[in-house]
Amino acid sequence: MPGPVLDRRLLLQLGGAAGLLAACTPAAPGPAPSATAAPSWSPPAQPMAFPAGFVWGAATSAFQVEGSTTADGRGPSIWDTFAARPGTIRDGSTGDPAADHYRLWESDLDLIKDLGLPAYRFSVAWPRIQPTGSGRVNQAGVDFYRRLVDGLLTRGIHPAITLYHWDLPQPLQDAGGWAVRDTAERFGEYAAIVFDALRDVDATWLTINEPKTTAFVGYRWGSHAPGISDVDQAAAAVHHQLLGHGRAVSAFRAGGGAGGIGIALNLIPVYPVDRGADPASVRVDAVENRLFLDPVLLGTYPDDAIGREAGQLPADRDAFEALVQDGDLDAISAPLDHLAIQYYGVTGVDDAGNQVPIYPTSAATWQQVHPEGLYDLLMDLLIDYPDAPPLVITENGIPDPTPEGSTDDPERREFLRAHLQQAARAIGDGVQLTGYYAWSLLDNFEWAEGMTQRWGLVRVDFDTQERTPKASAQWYSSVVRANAVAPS
Ligand code: GCO
Repeated sequence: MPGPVLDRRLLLQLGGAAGLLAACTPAAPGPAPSATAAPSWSPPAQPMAFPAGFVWGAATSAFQVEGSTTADGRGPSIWDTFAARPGTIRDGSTGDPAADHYRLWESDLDLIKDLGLPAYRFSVAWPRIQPTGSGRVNQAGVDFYRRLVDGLLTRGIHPAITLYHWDLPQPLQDAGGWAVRDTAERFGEYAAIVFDALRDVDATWLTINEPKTTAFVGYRWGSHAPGISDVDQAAAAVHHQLLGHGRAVSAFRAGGGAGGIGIALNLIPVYPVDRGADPASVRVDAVENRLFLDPVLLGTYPDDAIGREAGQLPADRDAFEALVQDGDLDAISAPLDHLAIQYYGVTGVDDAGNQVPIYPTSAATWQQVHPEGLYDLLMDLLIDYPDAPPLVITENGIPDPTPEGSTDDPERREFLRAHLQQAARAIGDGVQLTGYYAWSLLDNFEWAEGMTQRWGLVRVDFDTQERTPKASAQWYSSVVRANAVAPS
């Protein structure tokens, strides 16, 4: 890997750093990032074609779109609790009604069909399936996802199903959340329930969405649920989420379900701003990328991620190692059918291991936009993890430039175009990339930003819940139809 740094959402926490990034938009030209020292690439004059069978889709997650947080026996999740706490969400919004998808799911599936998208990624809300996170199954919750999946299948749309997109049942948090090992075991049991209910469905299964964001933003910086600021709990949350992933993979294999399974990792190329920053950027890469990739793909933890040197996660290393029991890494590294990558951008790193803006940001100040970073990332994975399973990009996108948004969104179209070109380029250079899901299908609840950032291909009027495809959605449809991305 070129060398990754702080999680994108860390910037939300580092008030000063976020302000700095905002002030630097677009970033002042700095020293040439080492990984892109080669002359910049230009797309060919002809459309770039994707392989036959390439899977195109758009993504959402349960808490961000569903609303109806108390309907049909759903239990409370950590995001309900967190959002209800004053000052946690920029506009004071909660997960209700969000995009009201729990009630509008049928017309939303029609919309996906109308846009000609062959695949849809959504997540299952654990507290709808097990309201207390363990034990009793809530059949009404199971039935909702059965209807959703059947609705997709009857429309000829492939389901990509995430088991955990951050909405931990609150009772499990009360018992320690991801900082304790039991939560991994509970997750394995929950996964088995969902597999059992949907075992006939040929789906792209994803276990945990972005364990890094939960660990670092939820447990280290406290700006996401559960709102904890404790670096040792953050490190524990890394291991226990990965262990939960391993338990879910094992449940999937034991149940003999159709489809394939993988994990969704948000990865971020980090470019040292100069040679002096090389050592810190290697450590930051360890924290941001290899701390997740190595255990899943190689069955080992990197030895340079945790410690007190510049760029490292400053947790107690002995305490972390004591959490890793015999057999854990075997479970975590069980073979996968696909590895899901979520790519939003890159960051620079200085010699002190700090995140430094080197590219322009989007309206999300953590997002330094650099499409060639996607190519760098995919090629680095090919080189560093030659035995990795096929890759699928399960998130990539950009918010509207203003909170009000507009259905005329040329920025999103050009963002998607540039990233798809880099994806096609990487495929041409040997990367086995099998699919791409834009984030997001709908404008939705953007976590601590509430409803103030609109990431959808489809605009949602949050007063009326009316959906209107943005220009980028129409453009994306044409790419999907052509299975190719044109130069302009
Ligand atoms: C994620 C995210 C999405 C965000 C998106 C924009 O998995 O990172 O799950 O939920 O909305 O990344 O920040």
